[in-house]
Amino acid sequence: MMPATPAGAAQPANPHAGIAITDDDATIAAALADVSVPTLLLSLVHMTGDPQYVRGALRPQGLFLNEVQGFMSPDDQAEARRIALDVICRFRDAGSVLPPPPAPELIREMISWLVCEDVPDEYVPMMLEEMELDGADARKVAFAAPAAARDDFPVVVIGCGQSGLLAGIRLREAGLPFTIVEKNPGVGGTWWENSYPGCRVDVGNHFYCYSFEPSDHWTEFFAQQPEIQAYFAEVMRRHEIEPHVRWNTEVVSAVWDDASARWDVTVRAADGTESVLPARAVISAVGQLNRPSLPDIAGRDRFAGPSFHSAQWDHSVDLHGKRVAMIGAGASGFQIAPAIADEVAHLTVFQRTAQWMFPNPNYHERVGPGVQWALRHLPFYGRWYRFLLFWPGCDGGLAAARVDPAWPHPERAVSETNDITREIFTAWIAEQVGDDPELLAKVVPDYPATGKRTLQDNGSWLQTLRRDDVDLVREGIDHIDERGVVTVSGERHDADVIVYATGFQANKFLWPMEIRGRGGVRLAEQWGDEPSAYLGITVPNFPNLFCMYGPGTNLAHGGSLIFHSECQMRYISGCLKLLVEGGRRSLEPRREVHDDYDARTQRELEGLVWSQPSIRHSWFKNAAGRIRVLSPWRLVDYWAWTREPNPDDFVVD
Ligand code: N01
Repeated sequence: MMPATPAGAAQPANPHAGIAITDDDATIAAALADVSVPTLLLSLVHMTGDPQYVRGALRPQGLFLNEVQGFMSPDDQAEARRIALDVICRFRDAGSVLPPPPAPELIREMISWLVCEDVPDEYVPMMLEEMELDGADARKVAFAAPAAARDDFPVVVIGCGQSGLLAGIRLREAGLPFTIVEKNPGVGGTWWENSYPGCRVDVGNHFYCYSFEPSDHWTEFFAQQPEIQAYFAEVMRRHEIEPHVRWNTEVVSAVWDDASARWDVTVRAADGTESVLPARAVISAVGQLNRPSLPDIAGRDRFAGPSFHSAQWDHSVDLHGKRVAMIGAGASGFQIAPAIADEVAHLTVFQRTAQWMFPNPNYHERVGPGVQWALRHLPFYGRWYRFLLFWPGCDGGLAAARVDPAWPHPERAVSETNDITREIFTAWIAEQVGDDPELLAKVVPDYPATGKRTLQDNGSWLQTLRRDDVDLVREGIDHIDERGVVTVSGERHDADVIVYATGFQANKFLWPMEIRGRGGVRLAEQWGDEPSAYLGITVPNFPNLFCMYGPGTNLAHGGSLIFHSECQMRYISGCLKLLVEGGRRSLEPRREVHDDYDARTQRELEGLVWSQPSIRHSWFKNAAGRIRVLSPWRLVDYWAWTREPNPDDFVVD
């Protein structure tokens, strides 16, 4: 849970300036043993106003995602900690009073220093906003409209996962009346539903959290589902959002009425009763990955034992001593297998396609008490730490994903960079597999690296597959019967329980809701198998409908979906501001603006690895092999495009 500021501690004006330090020298020295040394050195600059800490010989030597010591030698780290202890104790003794903030040029220097490369100018404003060194939440949109105008603008938000909760926070700040409709009994969306064993995030949590909420509480660097769900519950409490939420309630339909410029949103409560919520705007925050996909395998219903989908884990089933068949091994299966292998009598994993894995030895590591101490006490430590996690996953991944048409081995890689990535990933797999060519052949993917969702790996997956009581089956499944799974060669795999880790119906946005826009046009019909939205947010014919995590916004190359949601919600807030402050009725994207964006998005996607025909199965692709779920755009571009809406992009009534 998120800790409050300790009782009696003075709350600094800038929430990131740190709580006054009162600990003794030994406590501080112990805390420093855990921390990221490059980040620590930056905090010293804030504490002293002295740039010497980024201009001396002690400096990070390189950058790799989630490697937070910057490859500094143990001796250099020890020396930096010794210097830091002295500076921090003097800072404490002087009352933890900060000098004036570093000048912009020095901040600029610190940015590039931390990540060992010259961060281009265009990224600096985005990163400064993300870090909030000035303590200001720049993504909050202030509304100047009088209360009566705001009161007349009720908004319905569909879903209370990370994006719906964010929408609620921003709507409350804007003073607009709103209702969040959530089909589950609690907050979190995907982090509510996915309670399968081993479920954890794969973006570092000190970045995978709202930019405006503290991050000093995480107990693991990549927290498990209960902790993440608890985080959203706590954020909901802090922002007083719960009174606005209708739990256990599903949106059945939303119908636009042109005459009144309102949506009628029909909702169904848990007891089956339906009611209508009138809304001037609807924000869909339903996510992309919440409608389980069960495979179309003959005989699936004949299985005699319990069976369930990974996102609908049946916790009443005791797996202890059971033979478990797990069908599907993408991101979910990859986490489930290591988590249940000790408990079950035997595990058979049916994997149709091998997955690429990214080496991350710290994936299951706990956050030491020193890190939490630093996050709470050291000025701006947490903000620089956030940047340190963000930067290596920011846009650089697109380079490895871009197709070089001149590259001569398209089955193996899409470019030289992509081929190097393949070699690094393959070496990581081979090192773990050891002398087992049969297993190696099964687990090295046969498509270009990063072509599907790349998984974070600390070795637990392959350790699990190497166990005597675990089998990896790569042969296709012919059918399922009462006793278990039978593959195409006729081999039987008897099981007591079947787990379907077979993913989601990602391409069916807003399904199964009935959304009718202008003139009664059905969204499901307009979209068919090719959903699209301008910036992934607004849709022609559907006035005042805004999507969060809509078509074309999933991130396969980096960033975090929370970052994307913050971009989207700022843009949506800007649209609502245009409507409310301008006294306007409705807004929808101009058809040509939408179509041009869509065409550019599709063109861009075609030049990226995820579209490659050698990738036969991927939830990124629709039935025709086209990609509608992913963003091909640099984060810095998407951030710039969504800072505020351009009124010329819309038909505004
Ligand atoms: O689903 P998936 P997921 N017969 O679609 C197989 C996020 N996520 O739930 O690869 C046999 O990736 C399918 O085979 P193939 C993340 O964005 C994040 O695992 O298509 N097999 C695959 O093995 C992720 O990408 C986290 O050949 C069938 C598996 O089922 C997304 O959710 C954790 C089949 C489905 O894999 C979805 O991940 C979990 C069939 N008919 C999820 N149909 C983290 O943050 C499907 N499969 C760590």
